[in-house]
Amino acid sequence: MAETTKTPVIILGLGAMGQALAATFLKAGVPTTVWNRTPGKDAELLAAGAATAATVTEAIGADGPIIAVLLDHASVHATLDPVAARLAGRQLINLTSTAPGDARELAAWAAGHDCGYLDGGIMAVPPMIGRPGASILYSGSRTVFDTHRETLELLAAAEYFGEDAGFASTYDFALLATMYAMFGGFLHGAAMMRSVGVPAAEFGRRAAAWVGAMAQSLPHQGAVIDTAAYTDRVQSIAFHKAALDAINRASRDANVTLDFVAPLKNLLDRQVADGRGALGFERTFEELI
Ligand code: FVH
Repeated sequence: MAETTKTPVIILGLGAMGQALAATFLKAGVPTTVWNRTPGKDAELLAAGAATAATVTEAIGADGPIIAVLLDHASVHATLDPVAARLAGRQLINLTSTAPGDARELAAWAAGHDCGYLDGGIMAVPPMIGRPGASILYSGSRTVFDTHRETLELLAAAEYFGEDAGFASTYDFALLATMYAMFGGFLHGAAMMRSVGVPAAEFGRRAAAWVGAMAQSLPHQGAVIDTAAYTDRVQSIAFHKAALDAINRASRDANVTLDFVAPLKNLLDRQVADGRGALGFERTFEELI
């Protein structure tokens, strides 16, 4: 039998994402040890060749980086605090979604136990893992990233953003905030369209094309924000305030609440009241910081 030269990995957490990561590693021939708090989630992985550990201590007794893919910051501590003394000289790659401050806290905690720490923000849902389009944003220990880059690339395109362990998480949640604004807007629009009998799926097809076209303007908007060139405007705050006022009226006519659109309308109203209506829409950024 040919001997494997692939670096082994340990995966702590077999939720939907942990299972997808482990399955992808196994498919690529990476020796994979798995552990989950609740037993019984490893059947398919065992069949695919995973080694299963009954305890965290047993899991981290295996070789390779320790990849945590747990629910949240608290669950990472709940899992690793009891074995902290065994982490000296090891490398922890935390793919659990944690806020930037929590990622920095974990990096300091790991350093206090002489353990390398790399934080990762997964920009993919489980079926995307190992496929084109998936990416994971990393920050924290460059040594950990450089050592395991080839292994991590098996999961998703791997991009490193420097030693600040909280950077990748900030990027992750900034992208998620953008995504949720889009999802929320879609729900609002779908509710409006129900009032005139259009199914949400049909609206979804049209909205996807519209949002895709509008998204093309984001890099330009970003450049305006970076240079604060708010007087060099394409469309003014006053123009967009009128649009939001009209959306409010249209929503009321459709018997849809204003819960989703109200925050943006408030931001625009406030700037017009402050005498900034002639500036470009992107100036709204300044109201957020
Ligand atoms: N799934 C997704 O689409 C997103 C994509 C972007 C990144 N997220 C983040 O990945 C982390 C894990 O997500 P997940 O989808 O695997 O989540 P679940 O299926 O809910 O599994 C959660 C696992 O965490 C274990 N767990 C929870 N609490 C504890 C604890 N106190 N101690 C130890 N383990 C804990 C749970 O174990 P069990 O309930 O089966 O015993 C699961 O293994 C997450 O941060 C996403 O935000 C995924």
